[in-house]
Amino acid sequence: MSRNNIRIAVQKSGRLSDDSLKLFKECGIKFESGGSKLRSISSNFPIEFLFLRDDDIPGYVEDGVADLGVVGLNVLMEHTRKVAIVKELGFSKCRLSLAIPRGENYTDLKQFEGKSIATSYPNLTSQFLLKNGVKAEMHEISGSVEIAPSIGLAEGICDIVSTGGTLLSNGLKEVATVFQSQAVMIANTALSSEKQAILDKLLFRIDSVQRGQN
Ligand code: PRT
Ligand code: ZN
Repeated sequence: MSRNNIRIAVQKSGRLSDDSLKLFKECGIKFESGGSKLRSISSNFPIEFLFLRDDDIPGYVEDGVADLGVVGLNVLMEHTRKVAIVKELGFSKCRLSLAIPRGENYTDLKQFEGKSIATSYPNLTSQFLLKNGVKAEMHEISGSVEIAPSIGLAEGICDIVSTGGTLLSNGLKEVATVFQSQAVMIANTALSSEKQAILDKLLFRIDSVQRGQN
């Protein structure tokens, strides 16, 4: 079914949502958000918002259920997705890092050879280690990764770090950065010319907002 607006998937609630909504509001786009509403159509721009879990956003954009999405580069890159990155948004900056118990010495990445690493990002982590000639065992867990070494689940972890406070309070130290991340806007790779024109207009407004911030 064709639509004469563009549909964008944004995180419903979490570390991406406030800045995502703020960006679109600064672009002069009026829409309702918050509460239990999972869809919202703008009253002054041809755009419809879907409010979703961030993990689902790349798949929705790849399938064309949404035309655009805002997601962390870390979530996007963990799985192979056929979508286009159309804009780096500059917020939700963080890094994916390897960490080990604070009391252990760290020399170099070779130290991870044959070790078990708890992570929600097994693909990014193992690819990074393999590129550095290291083969480690990935132990995939979906949350509270920082607890893993202290309960004997793994020898090290690879997790998202922002301030580093969570690592510190769990007796861990960051030893290597695997990946630098920020929020990005992604697009379906087969947008109609009408939708592409709306996206161009949106990107023009985002550029103006970003220029105003620099
Ligand atoms: O519910 P939903 O599935 O939509 O959200 P989520 O819980 O999976 O994700 P959310 O909202 O926590 O994060 C969304 C995105 O924000 C991530 O995919 C990253 O791109 C980005 N981001 C930025 C972060 C952080 N900063 C961050 N600090 N994601 C997670 N963290 C975690 C970190 O791992 C640690 O456990 O926050 C904790 C505090 O970090 P420190 O280093 O400041 O202590
Ligand atoms: Zn998530």
